[in-house]
Amino acid sequence: ENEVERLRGCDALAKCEVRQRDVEWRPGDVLGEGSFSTVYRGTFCAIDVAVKELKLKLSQDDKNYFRSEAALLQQLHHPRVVLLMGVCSTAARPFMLLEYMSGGSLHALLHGDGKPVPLDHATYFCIARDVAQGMNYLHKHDPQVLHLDLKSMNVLLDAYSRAKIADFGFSILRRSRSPAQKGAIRGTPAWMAPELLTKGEVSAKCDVYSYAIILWEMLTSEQPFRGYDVLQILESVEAGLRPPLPSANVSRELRELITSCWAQNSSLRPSFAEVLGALEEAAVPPS
Ligand code: ACK
Repeated sequence: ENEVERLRGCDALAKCEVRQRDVEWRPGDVLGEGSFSTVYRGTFCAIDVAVKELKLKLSQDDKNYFRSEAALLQQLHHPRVVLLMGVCSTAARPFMLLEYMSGGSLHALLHGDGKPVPLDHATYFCIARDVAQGMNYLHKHDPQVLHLDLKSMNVLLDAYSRAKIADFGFSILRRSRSPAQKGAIRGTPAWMAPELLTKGEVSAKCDVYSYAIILWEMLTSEQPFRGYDVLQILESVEAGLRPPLPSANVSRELRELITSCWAQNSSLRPSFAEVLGALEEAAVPPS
């Protein structure tokens, strides 16, 4: 049996099939675009939802990602993971219904209308904790879920700025917990761990690296490796370079947490359970 297992065409999905006539959205109400889907704001039986609709003219692989994302999400129930409310696979363009996150993405919050928006101490640690809790749930899930595309665009915020993890298009399920294994090289380069970028080595520690980049983004409200092309990112990260940490206003605890999460040697990166412990210490406001 293949160690890395993607769920394809899971029959269980039929249980959350919704009727197309119960869902309403206007083509103008676009929340955002992904590579193989468009996300609209809509309603399902008068409840606010996000409608993630498959684009037309996709390869079979892209369609499989969509199905496997829905089949995976259907198994996940955690307050820090975006909830799948239904799927409609019979529509000309299949779609899934996700809980509506009115705060948009963390990326949009940090980079707003082009100007960097700094986070206050409480919001920083609340979002950091939310993401770590969601990731801890995924990594402890049986079978284990590796997200493999964790980035600020895939962290969504509700009306109270509480964060949830979204976009499981690249995620994989692992029944065996070998430390690392070969997988396809895909993801978003600036958030990808060196061993993933260069060798396609997949493990839970790839998500921990991506989390470090998110902690850095929240500190600086900047884009990681801005202006670098994929090759430059790859060469820098492989050489052990990381985005520069600000010299002021970062506690020793937070600096150490970020540095350990993006360690070159993946086995030196902490688990999300350990990250949660370290966050509690780092979150104590400076006296
Ligand atoms: O940064 P955004 O405003 O927040 O743009 C992206 C875009 O769609 C592509 O993923 C938005 N989005 C995705 N899922 C949801 C959701 N469940 N609720 C609200 N917005 C969403 C995301």
